[in-house]
Amino acid sequence: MPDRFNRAILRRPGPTFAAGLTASGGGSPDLKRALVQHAAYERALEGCGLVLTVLPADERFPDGTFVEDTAVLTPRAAIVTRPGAPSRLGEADSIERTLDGFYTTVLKLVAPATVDGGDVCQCEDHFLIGVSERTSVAGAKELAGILGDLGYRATLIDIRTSKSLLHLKTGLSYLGEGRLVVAGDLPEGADLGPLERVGVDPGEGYAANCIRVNDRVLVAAGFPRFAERLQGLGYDPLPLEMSEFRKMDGGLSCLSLRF
Ligand code: CIR
Repeated sequence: MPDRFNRAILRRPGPTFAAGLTASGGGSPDLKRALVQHAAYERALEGCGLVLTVLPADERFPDGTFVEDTAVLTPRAAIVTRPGAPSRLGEADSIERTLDGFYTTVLKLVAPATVDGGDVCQCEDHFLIGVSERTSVAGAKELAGILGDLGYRATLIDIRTSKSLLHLKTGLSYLGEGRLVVAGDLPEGADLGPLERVGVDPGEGYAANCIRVNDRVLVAAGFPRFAERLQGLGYDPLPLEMSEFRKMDGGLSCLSLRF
């Protein structure tokens, strides 16, 4: 059983949302629709029992709604990252101040190492850390060292050869119960340890970024085969519309920091 969550930090998309980084080719997002989808996401987390801290949008940071990239949260400490895209580095400041209000131990990555939280997948006491265009080798190693000091294990997974994955968790999620959702575009031979793999059908790759939140699994709407597979395994999927965040290369996990 994964850690139970009590709280989450989020930030609503702001007026500059459409100016964020994207390679999706999905067109420009509609802010109004994004806000409706974000509101549904907030309600879903509340429905899972979480108390939310919703930060105000900051128009200096178009990608600021993807708060997951700015920190790695564990029950033993919070680690503030240094996001790998220069336009996103400053997002971590307000997250650090927010985390100071909740954690006694808030650690920080040291320059020039970079890590995006989207590259970090916690599987109980074992962390998978993606080395990507955003998370440098130095960043992944520094984070692994910090996690090691906290008593966790960490394994680095190089995803730089996979063109379709922005982050490790674009193609991978930990469901709990020793099960890992894995999309086909993860590099072959990636050392994922002894976890049971739950596959995602070709054409449903976006669904691989799902999040287990207490008794539910939040999944992107529109991927029926994946939702059925989860049900078959005894999970209770909660589908959410994600179209506007997908246009900006974002998924369900990116929109919150859960702890
Ligand atoms: C970016 O490229 O940084 C944002 N447009 C999307 C970040 C998505 N974050 C995530 O997958 N953890």
